Amino acid sequence: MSQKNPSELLSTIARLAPGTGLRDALERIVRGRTGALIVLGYDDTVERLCDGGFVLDVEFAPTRLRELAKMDGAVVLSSDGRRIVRANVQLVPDPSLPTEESGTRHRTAERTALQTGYPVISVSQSMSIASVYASGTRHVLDDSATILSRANQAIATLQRYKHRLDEVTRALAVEEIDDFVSLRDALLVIQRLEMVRRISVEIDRDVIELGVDGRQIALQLEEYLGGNELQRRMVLRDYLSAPEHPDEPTVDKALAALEGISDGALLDLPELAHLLGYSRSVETLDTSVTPRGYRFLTQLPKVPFTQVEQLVRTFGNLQALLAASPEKFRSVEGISSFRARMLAEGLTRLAGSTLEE
Ligand code: 3AT
Ligand code: 3AT
Ligand code: MN
Repeated sequence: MSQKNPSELLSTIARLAPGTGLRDALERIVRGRTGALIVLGYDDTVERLCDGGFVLDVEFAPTRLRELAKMDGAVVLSSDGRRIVRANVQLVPDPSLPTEESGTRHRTAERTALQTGYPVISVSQSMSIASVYASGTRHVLDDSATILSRANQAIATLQRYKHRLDEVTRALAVEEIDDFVSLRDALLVIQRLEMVRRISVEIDRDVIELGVDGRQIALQLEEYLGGNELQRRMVLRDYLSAPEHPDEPTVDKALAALEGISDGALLDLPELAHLLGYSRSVETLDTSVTPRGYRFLTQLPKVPFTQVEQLVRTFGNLQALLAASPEKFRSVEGISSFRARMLAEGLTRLAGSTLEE
């Protein structure tokens, strides 16, 4: 039966992306203007819907599929997509299954997908459009130029968001060193990190759909997104109101809550304050807060996270870390004198370069 699972739809879209044999076949069929009906899987349920036609069981090849699609009826591929198992078959899906389509080909495609759980492709002869019915929805396979122009617009938005994120992040870092952080400024960083993540998810979908045509977009996405998840985790660790030392499950939960709120709520800072465990009133935004120091410490090269955690637990907050001498660091269990000097110098240097920028 059908599943409404977006990642499953995405994996189907990936199977049909430019660069794949299936996409090659579909492009040939669209150019040839013959239309097609293709079931992407074969089992007993599919077999029961097949009437007539002939049994093939030959290796899949784009040109073979294209030739077979010239005939009436449907082509059925094996579930792994490697073989063509049937051609010229009439599909007889349960007519009581709902369908929004009008033509017999598209009605059949939608119902067959619902009944078998396998994706079904229909290529409309009259409209030269290829669609896939999967996971309870219909997805039109756009050409790369269309998706690329959409993706490039999203990249431009991502660039703007990232620029703004860098601004608020730098401002927060300066306030953290000066020990002068308002909750508002911490929330702004969290908000901007999440906005960057959201637009990235959209672009990522386009990258999957673009297949080999999406490499350039993927590189740009990587460049702007790099480290976003780590940053979100660390800011949450720094500013979650309770417990005193948020553990991994606590951070996971806060992260999931952040990803789950609506776009509108994301713009509402009191709502974000509430999400971090503070009171929802506007006045809280101006209260001063102290970072624990996670975000700062993870910027130091080669400090394993277990040590970051130990340092925060020992010193309590960023100010104490910034003020600590090498001797103080050495008194922490497991910290060598070499590592202690590295930490003290690293923190001083990082604080200095942050204030200089
Ligand atoms: P031709 O000789 O090509 O006209 P055919 O038996 O090869 O007939 P097709 O599969 O090419 O038939 O279908 C042609 C059209 O007939 C497509 C569709 O509009 C209509 N059609 C076929 N089967 C049905 C059906 N069960 N209910 C309604 N319309 C149908
Ligand atoms: P187009 O947009 O015209 O391509 P349609 O939904 O209007 O699609 P038609 O009724 O014109 O569909 O039928 C076109 C062909 O689709 C005819 C036949 O080769 C195939 N087809 C339609 N229904 C079935 C079915 N139940 N099983 C196998 N093939 C089918
Ligand atoms: Mn038609």
